[in-house]
Amino acid sequence: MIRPLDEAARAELPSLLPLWQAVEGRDAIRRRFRFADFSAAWGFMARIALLAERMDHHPEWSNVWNRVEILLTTHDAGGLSARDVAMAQAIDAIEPGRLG
Ligand code: H2B
Repeated sequence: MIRPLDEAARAELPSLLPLWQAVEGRDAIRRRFRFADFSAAWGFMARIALLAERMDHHPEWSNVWNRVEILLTTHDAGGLSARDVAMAQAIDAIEPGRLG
């Protein structure tokens, strides 16, 4: 059973994952993405799907045409865990977005 993040690890989240936001009412983080079109969004999702299988960690996500929303939490931990941080960092490496 994986443990939820402790207070010290949570304090690091804003600097570690500046493009991810806390989700109100859940122990989870979320990032929204916008692409040129559906094809680009789906290509991104295909890469995330392969990553999720490799890491055995699966997002809650949705897609509307060129938009993708990804929510990460660890069901086995009942909240945010180190697996979510690792997954978010791997996603950021695929789609860095604008930092700062
Ligand atoms: N994904 C997420 N987000 N949380 C989990 O607790 C989780 C998962 N557990 N993917 C994994 C699969 C587990 O169910 C399997 C059996 O390893």
